[in-house]
Amino acid sequence: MTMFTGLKGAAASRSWGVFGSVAVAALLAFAPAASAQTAPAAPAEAAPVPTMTPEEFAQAKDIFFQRCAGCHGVLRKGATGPNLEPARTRTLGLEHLEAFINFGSPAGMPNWGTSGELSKEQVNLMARYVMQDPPQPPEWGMKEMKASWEVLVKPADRVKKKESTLDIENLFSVTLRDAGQVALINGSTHQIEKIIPTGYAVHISRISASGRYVFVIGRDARIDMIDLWPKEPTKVASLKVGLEARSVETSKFKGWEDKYAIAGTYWPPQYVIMDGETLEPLKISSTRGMIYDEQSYHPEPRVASILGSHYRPEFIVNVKETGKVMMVDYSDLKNLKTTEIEAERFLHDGGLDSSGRYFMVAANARNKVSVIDTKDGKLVANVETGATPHPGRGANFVHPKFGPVWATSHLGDDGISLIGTDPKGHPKQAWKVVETLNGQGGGSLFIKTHPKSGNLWVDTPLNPDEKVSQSVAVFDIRSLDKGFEVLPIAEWADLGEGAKRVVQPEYNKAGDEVWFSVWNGKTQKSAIVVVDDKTRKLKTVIKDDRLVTPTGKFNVFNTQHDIY
Ligand code: DHE
Repeated sequence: MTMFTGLKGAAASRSWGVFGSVAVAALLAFAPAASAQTAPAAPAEAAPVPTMTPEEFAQAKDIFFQRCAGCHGVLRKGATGPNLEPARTRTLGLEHLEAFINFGSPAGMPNWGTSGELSKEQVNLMARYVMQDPPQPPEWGMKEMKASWEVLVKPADRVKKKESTLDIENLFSVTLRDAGQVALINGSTHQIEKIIPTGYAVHISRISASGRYVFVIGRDARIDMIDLWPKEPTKVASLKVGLEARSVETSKFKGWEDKYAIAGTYWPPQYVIMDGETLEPLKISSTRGMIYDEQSYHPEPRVASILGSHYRPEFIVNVKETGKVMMVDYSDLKNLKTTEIEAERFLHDGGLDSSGRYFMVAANARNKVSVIDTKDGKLVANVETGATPHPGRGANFVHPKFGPVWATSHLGDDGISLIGTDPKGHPKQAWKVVETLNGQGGGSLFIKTHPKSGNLWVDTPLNPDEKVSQSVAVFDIRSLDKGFEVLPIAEWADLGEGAKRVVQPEYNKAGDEVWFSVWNGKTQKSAIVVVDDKTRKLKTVIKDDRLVTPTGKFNVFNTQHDIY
């Protein structure tokens, strides 16, 4: 396997800080079909523990947290990467570990040394570090959260009705990953309306049920809340919910719109329910506990995707390492009721089916998609897919033969799994892979369509072949057997040098345009390419020096209404 080790630079070092621009490597570390947990052959006897100075230890701790913890876990228990606790690493020995860190492995470990990401000294440092006992990062409870909490514009001082002249439903909140900002881009004029500073290595945006507020979360677990109603979009509150996070969501059930927000953290392993207007932290719940199948204790079960149910006053919280989906009933925070569903381990990203009732979530390192019935609060099925399904929120459409399906592409192979989602109308097909399409190659992260479109778009930003990572495949939903057309998105952007990965298709509100990020290095030029969905021709390229490392794009209307 050709290893790709990600964009260089910009990994800002902080004490118990967060990832820099190395997420690509982290993603790749669970890319292959082969089990990422496979351990290399090791010498039989435990090696002596090498010494480290306190300065070396501190430096290694930061590097580990930034580059390794995403896959191996902060406590090194192993998740999508293997266990790196001393009992194992001391048996592997220093030389073996150095070679592994330097050259990587076909099972997905990035080649940190030979790629130049880590120097020879740092490779040695990290090999010595993983032979020491893992240090425990600090906890982050109510005291720390409250100290970080800021209400910049109090609810009483906010506008009472929409004063903005923008078509806010067609705004896009665009992640400017390595700038720690979002760009609010006008969906009609394709102009940047405002750049707003956010958390470090900012990750995703979600929209409140009313469409008024945008919630943005950074990898440093900082949430910024943006009000779209004033004349100009304005940040109104901010809160740091932990040390490392990926997900944020808001209450969407009828009668509870905009009432609460929720965020999950990778560290500490917990989630917090906040006031939906101010971000005041109200209730923190730990996810530490037993792994669903072997029922052994896990000290670091991280919160992956979170979704606000449309069927009940519940948040659907997906816990990675324990393989549990927690249905958290927010109607009574004092007497919090949680339904704990046994799903599958290593839950990651997912989205709703077209009816809004079933939540489809990838258990990526288990090559499965778990289907959760959000109405009855039950696991419906664990569907076997290809290698490492990675749907984003997935894509819903009506298959010409098999009826309604939800689709996911794969990080680990070129397959695209179409899963039947209509148990009433198409019971034979329900919760089965009814067809596997073949795309351009592995390394896909996101797939997208729109109810008004006949196209299914599949990106491949992590494919090692530049031609594939810089283009996108598009299928005609009405004749899937015809295969796909390839559009050279990065070439259209005409940016000059760089990796220029084409990532995350996102529709505008009308469903007649689809936007792609051309994701380059921090000091290189990036862009957003807008394609006419009907003709599949280039409509415009949004180029601006302020567009630094654009990745995710979140159209207000589509995100608010779970349209994908
Ligand atoms: Fe993401 C969604 C975790 C790296 C872009 N990413 C998610 C979700 C999780 C997650 C749990 C689902 C959130 C939800 O729905 O509530 N992402 C992680 C990681 O742990 C990982 C693998 C490693 C890391 O170090 O963070 C990682 N993610 C990346 C990237 O490198 C990407 C490609 C670029 C970037 O901006 O960081 C990236 N992730 C995204 C995007 C979404 C996402 C664009 C939302 C997709 C959507 O359509 O909703």
